[in-house]
Amino acid sequence: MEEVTFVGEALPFGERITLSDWNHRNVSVRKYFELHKDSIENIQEFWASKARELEWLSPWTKISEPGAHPHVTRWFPGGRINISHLCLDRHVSGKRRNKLSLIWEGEPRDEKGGPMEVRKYTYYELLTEVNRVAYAFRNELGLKRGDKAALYMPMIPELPIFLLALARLGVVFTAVFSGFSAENLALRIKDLGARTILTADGFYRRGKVIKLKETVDGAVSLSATVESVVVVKRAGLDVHMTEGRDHWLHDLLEGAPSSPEIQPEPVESDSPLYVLYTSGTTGGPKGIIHDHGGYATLLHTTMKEVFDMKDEDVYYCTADIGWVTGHSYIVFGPLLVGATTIMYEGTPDYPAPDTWWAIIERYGVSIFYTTPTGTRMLMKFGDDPVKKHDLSTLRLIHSVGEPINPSAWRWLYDVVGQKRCPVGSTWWMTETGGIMISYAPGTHFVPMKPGANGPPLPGIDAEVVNEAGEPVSPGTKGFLVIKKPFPGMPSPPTGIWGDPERYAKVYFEKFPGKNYFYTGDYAVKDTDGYIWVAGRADEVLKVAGHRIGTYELESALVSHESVAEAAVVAGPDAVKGEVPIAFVVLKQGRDPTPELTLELKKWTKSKFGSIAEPSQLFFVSRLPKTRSGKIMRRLIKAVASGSPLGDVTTLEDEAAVDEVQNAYQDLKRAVERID
Ligand code: 6R9
Repeated sequence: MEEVTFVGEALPFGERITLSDWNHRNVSVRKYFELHKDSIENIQEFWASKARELEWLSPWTKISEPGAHPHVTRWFPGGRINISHLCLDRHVSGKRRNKLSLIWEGEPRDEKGGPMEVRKYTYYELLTEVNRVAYAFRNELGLKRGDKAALYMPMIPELPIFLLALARLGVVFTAVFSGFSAENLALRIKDLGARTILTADGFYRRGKVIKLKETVDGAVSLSATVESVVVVKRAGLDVHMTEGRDHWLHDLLEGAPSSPEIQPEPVESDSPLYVLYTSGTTGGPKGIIHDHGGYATLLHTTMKEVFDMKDEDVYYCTADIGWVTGHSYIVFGPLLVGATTIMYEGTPDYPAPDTWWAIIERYGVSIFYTTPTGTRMLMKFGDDPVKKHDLSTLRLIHSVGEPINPSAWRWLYDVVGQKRCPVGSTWWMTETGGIMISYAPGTHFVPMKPGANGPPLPGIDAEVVNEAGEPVSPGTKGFLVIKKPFPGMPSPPTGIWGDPERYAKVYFEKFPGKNYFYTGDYAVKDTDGYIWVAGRADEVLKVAGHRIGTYELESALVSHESVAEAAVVAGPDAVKGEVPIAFVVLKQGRDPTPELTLELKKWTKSKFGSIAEPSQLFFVSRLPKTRSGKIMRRLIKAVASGSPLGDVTTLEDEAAVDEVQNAYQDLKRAVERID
C-alpha cells in the first residue's frame, strides 16, 4: 500500500471498529457491496424507489433522461414538485404539525454564559413565517416564478425562512457567504442576474458587530440588475436606506395577513431551485445549479441512510448556510425528513471553547454534523470543556469538508462520542448536492476505520481511476470519479449557470469517452473497497473546509498596483488543514517591505473576503514557469510545504532541469529569509 497522510498523519488502512450497540444495522463489507452492486445494476429503479418516498404534486413520466446539453441529466422529468412544500406543508398536515422544526441561538451571551436569544419554530410556525414572507415578496416586490434573488445573510432564522419562501414562489436564488467581499457578491449577483437582494444590517461574531448592509451597497453599486434590497434588522445598526430600493423586512411584513396561504408553485422536477457558486481550477467561480426533485430525492435518502434520522432526534450541523453543507444539511435535508434542526449564529470558541458542547447539552442533541477544522480547533483546549457537559444524548457523529486526520477522528469518537457513537467522514461536494461516500448507519453499517470516508452509498457508482480512466489497484492513489448520473448532480438547463460548455469540460472531459463525472479529488481505495479521499488533485484550496480557488486569490493580488505576478498555493496547517501561501513578483521599482506584505494581505482580504487572507506572503524575483509559460505549482507547493523537491526529472517535461532547480532555490531563499 502507498503511504497516504492527512495533516501529517499516516492512514490506518487496516484498522476496523464495530459498535455492538448497532448490531441491528451492522453488516459485513461483503454483504454491503452485494447490496451496492445491486443498486448500481438497477440504478434507475433504485432512485425511482427513493423518489417515490416524496410527495409529488404530479407524477413524473420518466426516471431520468438526457437534458438539452451534453452531460446534463434531467431527473424525474414531467413530475411537478416543490421542495418548500416537501419541507413544510407535508409535515404541517400530518403528525409533525406542532413539532419543533428549527431552534436558533444567537451569539450574545448573558453573564452566566447562557444565550440571550433563542428562537424556536414549530413546523406550523415555520410555515406561517415562510408564507408571510412569500406573501410580502410576491405582493410588495412582485417576485414570481423564474425571477432571481441573491442572499447575503448571517446565520439568523430569516435566512432559512427566505430560502423556503423563495423556493415556494419558484424564485431561483443564490446564497452568498457573509464573509465574502462586495466584489465577490457583485460577481454572483451579475452572473445570476439577481434583481432582489436579501440581507441584514449586521450580525454578531466573536462579540463584535459585523456590518453587512454596507457591503451590499458596495455590491449593488457594481450591479445593474438590482431593483430591491430587503434588510432584516438584526444588530440594531443605523444603516443607509436608499429610497424606493431598500426595504426593512418588518415594514414589508406589516401589510401581510397573520397567516396567509401561499400555494407552493408546482415547478418541474428539474427546474432550478438555486445556484451556488464554487471555485475551480481556472477562471472565476462556477454557478452550480440544483433542482427541486432530484436534489430533494438525494437529501431525503441521505438523511435516512447517513444520519439515521428518527422523529425523536435533535439534529445539529455546525456549518454556515452560505456554503453547500448548510443549504443541504441545515435547511433542506433535515426539514425534508421532518427533523428538529439547530442553527447557531456564532463561532465554536466564543465566548468559551465549549459552545458546541453546551448547545448539545441544552437541547439534547442526538445527531451532530461537524468539521475536521472545528474539531482540531477545539481539541487544542483539551477534554475538559467537553467533559463539563452531559453529552449522553449524542448517538451519531459525522464530519465533512476535508479529510479528517485519524487523531481528530479519535477525539470525536473517544471524547465527544464516548465510544458509543458512529463517527463518519461524509464525502461530497457542492456539485453533488448531497453525500456520496459515507457509512450508512441508518441502513447498512459497515465497520469504521479512523479517517476513511467508507464505501460509496447505494446508487452512487464511485471509483478511483488512473489518468486513462481505468480503476487503480487497491492502495494506489488515483482520481475519484462517479461513473453514473445521480439525482442531486448539477441540474438543467446547463449544469453550470449560463455555461454548458464549461460544465462539460470541467467535469466530463478528463476521461474522454467515459462519461465519468470527475470530482477533482485524489483518493485511495483500500482492499475492502473503502474510499479515502486524500485532498484536491487540482488547484483548489480547502481553508478550514472552505473551498477557494487559487486563481481567484491570484487575481485579487495582481489587481494591486504594486504586483506584477502572483502564485498562491496551499500550505499545510495543523488546524485549518490548508492555508493560502502567496508568492508575489513586484512591478519594477517597488520595494518588498514588511509594510507592503501587510498591505497585500489586507488587500486580498478586502478583494476576496475575510477567509482568504494569505497566511504567508513571499516576494520573489520570478515565478517558475513551464516552457509554455504556465506557473509550476507543484514546485511552488513543494517549497511552501517544506517538502523536498524530490525527483526533478518528473518536471522535466515542463521545463529544463536546471531552470527548475534555480527557481526552486530562488523560492527557498525567499521563504528562508522570512523564517
Ligand atoms: C461538502 C463540501 C468539496 C471538496 C471535495 C473534497 C473536500 C469534502 C470531504 C472532503 C475528504 C471528506 N471534502 N468532504 N475530503 N473527506 N469527508 O465540502 O463541498 O465546499 O464544494 O468542497 O471538499 O476535496 O472535493 P465543497
